[in-house]
Amino acid sequence: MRLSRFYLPTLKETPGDAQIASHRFMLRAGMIRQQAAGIYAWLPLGLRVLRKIEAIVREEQERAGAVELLMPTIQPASLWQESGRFEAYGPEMLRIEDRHGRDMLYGPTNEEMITEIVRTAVRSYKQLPLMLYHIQWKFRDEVRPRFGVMRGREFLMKDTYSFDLSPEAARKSYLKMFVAYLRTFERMGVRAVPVRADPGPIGGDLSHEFVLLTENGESEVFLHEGLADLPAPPADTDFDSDLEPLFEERTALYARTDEMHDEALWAEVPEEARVTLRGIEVGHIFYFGTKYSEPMNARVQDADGKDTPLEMGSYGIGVSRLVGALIEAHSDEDGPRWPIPVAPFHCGIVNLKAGNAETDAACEALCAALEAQGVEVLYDDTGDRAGEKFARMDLIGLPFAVTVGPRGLKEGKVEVKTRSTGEKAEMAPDAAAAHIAEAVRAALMVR
Ligand code: P5A
Repeated sequence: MRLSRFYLPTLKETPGDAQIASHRFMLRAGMIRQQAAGIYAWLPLGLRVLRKIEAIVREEQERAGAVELLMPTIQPASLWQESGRFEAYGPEMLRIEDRHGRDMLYGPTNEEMITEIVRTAVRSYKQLPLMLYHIQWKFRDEVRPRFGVMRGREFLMKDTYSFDLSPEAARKSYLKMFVAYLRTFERMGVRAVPVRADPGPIGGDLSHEFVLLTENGESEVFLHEGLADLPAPPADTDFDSDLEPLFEERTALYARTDEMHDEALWAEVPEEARVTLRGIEVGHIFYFGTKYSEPMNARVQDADGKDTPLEMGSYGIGVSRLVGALIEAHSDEDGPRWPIPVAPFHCGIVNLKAGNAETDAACEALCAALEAQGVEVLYDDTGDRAGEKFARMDLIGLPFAVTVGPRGLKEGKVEVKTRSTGEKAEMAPDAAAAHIAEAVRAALMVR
């Protein structure tokens, strides 16, 4: 992609109301533009990151056995009257009336709607277990939308819903999502720690938040330090095998949000192992049994022909929040340092003398060589000053940037900068392409 044909409205000034790094960088790097409090337009650069996150989420959902569908953003109030949540949800729900005077709402979540979809078609235990998910915009009229996309009013969520015959089977579904989540975040280059959480308005008695540990996080968590560095389970994990040992390993040690904090249990954790940290909630999973299936009459026949309400759980990932959260986890004073799997492009090319036949030809050849090997390139072919081009590359945070200038070319060399380390190395254009392509290939390999 040539920068001259792309849409990258970067800002030199830091917008006044942006309090944290990710919000500032997203605005300055031309990733998002605010349209109203907590409501953002996704500009091309930001959208590319959002799509990468979605793709990883999707792959790991499918691996765990969940099936994708798409429910609408607007829902009839009648569904929520059936479950009893229409009144209970309060002012966070955006209520709308259509031209016929019917009560509608912009969905803050989809437990009711998925229950309605499943109840007519799923009548027998033979159709279970079932896990359905979608990636769709939600609206919550948050009192204090802030930190950009991290606490928006309109935000993109991946939400999965599980349906089972018994509490034991529902627990298996919960564990599948638990493992899928560990893998999902790890693939984005971060580690999110599962902590015991308060189910809040979703309900139920088993719930974990996945918290990305960062200084600016909104949530406070209390952890046994033994949990912070466990690697994610591998791609060949059999989701139909017994996942209890894996779950046990991740949940045996103390890990709780501030709402669930228990001073007595905390005192039992050896003092040197106690850590209190801040973090960003990037996922939240719930097991709530028959909370919706009972009032909404979603029932199946078991093997003995007995009618029983479906056992359900729901599992959310903050897809748009993750864009900000990943920047909080990976950035320096100049901008984000995107991990390769979620970077908007893998590599930038800076032409120091755009319009010069030699540098133009070298840049174009380099682009072609990289793209032929699956590397996504943003080629800065503009006539802007070199200093401006370098600052812009740092601000958008691509993992690699190759600088091509007449002086280097005379010696047959270009300069490769690795954003994550700041390291710079001179090499022949062919070697640069091979080096970058190899790094990208390795980073995209699913382990
Ligand atoms: C689980 C899926 C639910 O809504 N119902 C369907 C359950 N859970 S949740 O914890 O309330 O939300 C899931 C994730 O969505 C993100 N999130 C937000 N992101 C940006 N702005 C917001 N205002 C916002 N609210 C929730 C979080 O990552 C949360 O874990």
